Amino acid sequence: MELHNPVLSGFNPDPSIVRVGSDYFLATSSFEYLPGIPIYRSQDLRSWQLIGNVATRPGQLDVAGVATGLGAWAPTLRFHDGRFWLVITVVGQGCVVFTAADPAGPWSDPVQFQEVQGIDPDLTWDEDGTCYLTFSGLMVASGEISGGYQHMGIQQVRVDPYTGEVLEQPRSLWFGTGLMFPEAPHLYRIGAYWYLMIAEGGTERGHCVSIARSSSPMGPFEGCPRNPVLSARSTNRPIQNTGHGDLVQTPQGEWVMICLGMRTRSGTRAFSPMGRETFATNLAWEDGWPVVDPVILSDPAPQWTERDDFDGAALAPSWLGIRRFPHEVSSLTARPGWLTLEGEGTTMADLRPVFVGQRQRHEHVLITTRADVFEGVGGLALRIDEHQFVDVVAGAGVISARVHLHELAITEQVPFDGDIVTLFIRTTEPGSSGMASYGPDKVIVGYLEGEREVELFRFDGRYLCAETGESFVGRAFGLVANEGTVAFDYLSYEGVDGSR
Ligand code: 6LW
Repeated sequence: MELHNPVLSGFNPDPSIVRVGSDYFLATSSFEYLPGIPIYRSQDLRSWQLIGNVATRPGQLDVAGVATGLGAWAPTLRFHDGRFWLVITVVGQGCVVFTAADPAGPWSDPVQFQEVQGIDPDLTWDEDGTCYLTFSGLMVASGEISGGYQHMGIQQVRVDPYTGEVLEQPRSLWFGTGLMFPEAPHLYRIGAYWYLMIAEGGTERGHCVSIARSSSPMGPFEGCPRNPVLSARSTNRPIQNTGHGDLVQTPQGEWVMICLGMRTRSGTRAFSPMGRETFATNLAWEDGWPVVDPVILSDPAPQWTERDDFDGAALAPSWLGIRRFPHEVSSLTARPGWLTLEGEGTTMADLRPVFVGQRQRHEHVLITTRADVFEGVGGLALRIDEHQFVDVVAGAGVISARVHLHELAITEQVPFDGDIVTLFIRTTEPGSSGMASYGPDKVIVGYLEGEREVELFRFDGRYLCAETGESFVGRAFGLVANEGTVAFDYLSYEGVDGSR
């Protein structure tokens, strides 16, 4: 089948896919961002549309105080009994399931599987309607990932998915081939066998997909002699970290695996500004086992441009807040045609900044906004998290650009006595030569004087990447208000991917 990679650009890790009729639906992790757990739709596996999010209201995802990188981890999306089911671990909240008649929403409130201790849950039903919850037995002590974890392999319990009742004690199904972190289990009935597909090796460069089969959904499972069936480890493929797969069959009977991967940049393929994205690859079956093609990076798409003039009644579902919803920190009605943010004395270095943004989806971008800072201080930001970000804000008599890297912060300021300002953040090819200076990109921050870009500073983008951030997400850009009232006339996004 002709595929296009990345399938979903920008941080969209841990993808899960289901086909209903001629429509494919896909869900990914969202961590501390809200709205949470995006749902995408496609009819050809090549072009995808974000149709909504599972968590769109308070009480669905408890991420208000969650540490960076925790929160909504690894959904499984399925269709059964005329409804969509999404089961997920919210670190610190537990293993929960949502249901919906329409995948665009609204989704239900969460039903919790109280006794399930683990991550990456999967739901499967057998012919007589028994529901199996299969998960990675990663015992996360009190919702914190502080090294305090123990691994019990891939485990399973039968459950009532309508009530969250767990009907038995967990049984161990498989530990994989012995690599670290057996996780991301998905259980499928295909032909005469039940297949248990997992990720192992850790979500970094050693990531793999392995598979086993049994005549019963409860095992015992026999591993594929060709495991791992997918991995980019120790290769120079431009897509690394491939793993965390899910399978889908097309209406024509072809099989496709979607998985996470990273578009690594630099001389040693060391840096991924967008973090873990969603990719796809074809597979065929031989002797009852899958033979999976390597994940291939497609030729870059033409330049993408979009602009939000904030003229609508609500923000598009692609807009994100950090640990709270965009509508909690912004208004489209306070000043029609402008998006108004009310600062709270916080900045991007805080856990809950007044920030409304989106995933960076291309390797090279130009992000521009026009802001009225007469009554406040605010502007643009590009972040991995509250420890690693850049921002350029105006107000209170200055334009101030800052790169913040943990304990290190560099600020450039120029006087500014206006009210209306146009700010930009641009990322470009790293340029220069030689491996040492060949990072993923250069990040340039500044403001416009008329059409002229006035650069306040530029720095090596390797410091804003998933690897240097030890981050489960990739870059997000957006609008921020630190103090007072800041109104934004538009946000413009131009993006293009680099050549390989
Ligand atoms: C996800 C798990 C993982 O639940 O990271 O490293 C978690 N592996 O599969 C968050 O992406």
